[in-house]
Amino acid sequence: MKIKNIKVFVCCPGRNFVTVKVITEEGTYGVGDATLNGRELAVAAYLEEHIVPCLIGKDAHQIEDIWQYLFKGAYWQNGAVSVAAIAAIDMALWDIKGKLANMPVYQLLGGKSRKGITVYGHANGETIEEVLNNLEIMIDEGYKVVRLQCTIPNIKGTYGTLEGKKNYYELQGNRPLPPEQEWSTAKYMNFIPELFKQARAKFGYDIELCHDVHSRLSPIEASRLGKLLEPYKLYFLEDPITTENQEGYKVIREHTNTPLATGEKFNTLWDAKEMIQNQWIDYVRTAITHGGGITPLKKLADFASLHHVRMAPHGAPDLSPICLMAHMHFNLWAPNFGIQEFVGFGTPELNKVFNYEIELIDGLLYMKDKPGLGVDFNEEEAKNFPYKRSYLPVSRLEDGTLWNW
Ligand code: KDG
Ligand code: MG
Repeated sequence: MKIKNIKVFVCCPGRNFVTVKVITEEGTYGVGDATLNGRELAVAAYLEEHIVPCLIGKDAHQIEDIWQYLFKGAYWQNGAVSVAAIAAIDMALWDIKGKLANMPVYQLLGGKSRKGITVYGHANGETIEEVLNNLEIMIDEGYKVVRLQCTIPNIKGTYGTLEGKKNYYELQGNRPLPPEQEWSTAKYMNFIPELFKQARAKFGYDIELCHDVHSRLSPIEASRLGKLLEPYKLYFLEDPITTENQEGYKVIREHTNTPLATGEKFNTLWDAKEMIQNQWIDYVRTAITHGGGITPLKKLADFASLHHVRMAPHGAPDLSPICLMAHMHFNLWAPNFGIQEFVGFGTPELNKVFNYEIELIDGLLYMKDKPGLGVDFNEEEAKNFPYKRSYLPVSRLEDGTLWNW
């Protein structure tokens, strides 16, 4: 089953996506997501210039060996650009294997461990009132877990809010240069507990709530926030700090029993090693696209399960539906699956380019059983949505110091 051709596509049906199609000599093909928000063309070039030439003629069945060849064999190994590229090839090869076996990919991983995928959606807003109105809508739609993000008063731009835009696609799809946002730890810390206090006062404790700090705090500030939020019993607090120093999570862990989640930027198993084996975190959030594919994520899940850490894959709108579908299979299998982030059913433009079928019933996401990953990429439609350069924002303190976004 030799690889005959690999095509790389960059398109922007609302926001940019990098997609690969691996085609075998017999004509079976598989698709993969290589999107790296704001650095899409770097990944496309890595694929076209450095990966594709090495894979033509290789056996598409040798998924593990191809993964090792692209990762270990490159000498430079990790790094977000190369790992996203490797991930897309890996996903496409699993898709091919599933199609050839005439089985959904979850069957090849070991079969179903559950009937559906618990998801958390996003309720955000410019004011607490608006967030709570959106939360009510999501509870009515059946969500059992919801992430709350609210604009922080008196600073310019807050992560996780739409800044007056209709949806994430409109927000992320057209930023030809990085916009600047402000950050104030004091204003944030003084405000955010009130959001959760009001949410609990209005909706009680049956709905699970979580929150993404987006790596803005120091370990001791994060510890304080975790303690302040303890009365509101969060499902998890995500990315309270950056993770270059894994032991930062030890500090937070020693101060608060608020559950902790991190990992959406990890691209190797070792990025999370100490925090998992020491049980400093509760959920690891690595996505199949940014973690190198299904092959290494399976290892990560097994390693995490030894330490009571559960999987909670990143599901932002900059991961394409191919990644979402790969997560569906992975999550159906992973015995230590916790929750999947889910930002909804996309836009009409997005769904012209990516064909997939999912359904949300009572807070659980389901898909139809199809061979492979069950998602297709429409090359012709993609041509109608050419790439547009677009950046993530950068963040500065009120005095102008550059901060983590
Ligand atoms: O590209 C960056 C986004 O994926 C990220 O900001 C989203 O933190 C995020 C989340 O939890 O969805
Ligand atoms: Mg996040």
